[in-house]
Amino acid sequence: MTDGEVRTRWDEAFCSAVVSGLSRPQKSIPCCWLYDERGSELFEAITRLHDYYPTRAEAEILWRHARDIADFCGEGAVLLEYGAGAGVKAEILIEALRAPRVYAPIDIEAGVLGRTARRIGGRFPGLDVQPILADFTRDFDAPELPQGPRAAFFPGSTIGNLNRREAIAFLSRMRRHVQNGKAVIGVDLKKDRRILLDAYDDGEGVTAAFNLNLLARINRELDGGFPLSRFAHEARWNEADSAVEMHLVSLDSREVAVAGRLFPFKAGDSIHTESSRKYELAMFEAMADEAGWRLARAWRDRGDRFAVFGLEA
Ligand code: AVJ
Repeated sequence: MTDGEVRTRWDEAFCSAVVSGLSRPQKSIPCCWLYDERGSELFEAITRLHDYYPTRAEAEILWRHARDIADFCGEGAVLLEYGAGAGVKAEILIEALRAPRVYAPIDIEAGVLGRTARRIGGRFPGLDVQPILADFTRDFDAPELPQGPRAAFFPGSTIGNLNRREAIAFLSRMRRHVQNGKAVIGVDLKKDRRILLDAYDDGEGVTAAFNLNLLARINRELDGGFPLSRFAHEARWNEADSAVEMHLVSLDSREVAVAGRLFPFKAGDSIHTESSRKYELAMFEAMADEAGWRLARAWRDRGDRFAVFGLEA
């Protein structure tokens, strides 16, 4: 496939995700579409916000327990990172792994993946970097990798974006990829609702801009007619799913054109754009168990807000 053909397919996938999502009784668009170039920039800004604690809490755990986590992964481990992005968190672990052998970042963005592979490879000269271009939300086979005990790394509480069924499928696939090795997974914990909602509706309005950027993207790429000032960002707690949800709420009753079709909104109707599940240890353990893992370790930050779980087959 040429770059042009890849682009077209991607645009078509965006279009059909939006059109089918807006056709449902509870309108909903998968959260992966929040991350265009602007969306990724805004998410980076979110990770530096006072109200958004998960990134800092997880970094604290990785720094404080790096040696212990590295020991858990095993000496000379082959580290696979799912959705590596810039690979900033893996760097902490690689530094702590005594005999780093192989780092296999997995990402869907070829440009990002190449830059990360080059940067990490340059920083750790003895390390064998084996980038894997794949969409980790779908089933894929791990390519041939050098021998050694394998460990999967999935930080950032990204697992929170998956529902229970998807998370179990993901964890099972991960177990297959590491050939019954280890997994290290960052998970945001269930806590006071006010703290959770503030993290997804920050005082500076960056999360609101991040969410509303999806409508700007639809307007630009799918010839949409969303009036951005007439939709409001909202963070909601869903107790049944134990999740913070992001919504875009229509302030008026109106019809919005997208890709040549009309979608009706009543005032107060929303588009659900993301769920971030928040776990208790027992909830996560039961889920990991169903996927064939045993919860072996739990590292937490001093504020008890976030956990990094160590799983073994
Ligand atoms: C990167 C998907 C884990 O759900 O906390 C941050 C994304 N959304 N603020 C999360 C996000 C709104 C983030 N994840």
